[in-house]
Amino acid sequence: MTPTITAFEHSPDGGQGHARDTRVRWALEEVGLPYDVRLVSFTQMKEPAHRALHPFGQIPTYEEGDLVLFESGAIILHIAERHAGLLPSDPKARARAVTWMFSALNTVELPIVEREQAPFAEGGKPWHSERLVMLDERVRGRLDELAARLGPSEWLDGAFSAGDLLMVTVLRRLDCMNILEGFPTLAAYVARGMARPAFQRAFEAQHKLYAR
Ligand code: GTB
Repeated sequence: MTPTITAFEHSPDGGQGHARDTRVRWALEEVGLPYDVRLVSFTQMKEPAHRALHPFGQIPTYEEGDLVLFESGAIILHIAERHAGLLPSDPKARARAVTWMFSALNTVELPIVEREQAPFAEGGKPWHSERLVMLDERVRGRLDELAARLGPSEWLDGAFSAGDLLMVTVLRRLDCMNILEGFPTLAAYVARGMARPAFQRAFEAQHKLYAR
């Protein structure tokens, strides 16, 4: 059964692949599962029909028959558990890969998103520039720790997994903040992820919709 995901009708980043449908597209490409995409406008996202799929009125959603999922991490875990290519079969290695998925979303993405949103959310406040320094430092601290764990390895724990997929998409959100430049091993890790043919296909699929 071909799943259907939702994505922005108009992506604010003009096709740079930072919206969270790209990570779901990438997972689907990694496991070789064809999928359909339904584009939704910002107005449609907040209407009851879409909220029935996503209580918070966001993208991405995932429909597979009568199964409806939201939350990019849960969608990717669902895909990875049912198709080879994103989680190791050894139970302990699998549990560690799932741990990296949670870590990408809960421990690394949170400070990155907070830093990313700060200029939009509080740019006019008198304390903004001081807070920005603190938020930058918080992100750098996390990146220091992540780089220390990755070391010279290609991926976070053995073979490429859904944990790497999520971590790479999370780190890509630093693109417009010039922070990753100070972390050459993490920049190389992101480049390795983006060089994967499945990422390229996913990126192209969304890019051709939004490129200005
Ligand atoms: N925790 C949820 C998940 O992981 O799926 C978060 C989903 C989410 O934040 N969705 C965003 C959304 O629908 C799109 S991805 N926003 C509309 C709204 O809330 O009304 C976040 C995003 C959007 C745009 C860019 N960009 O243009 O660079 C990057 C990231």
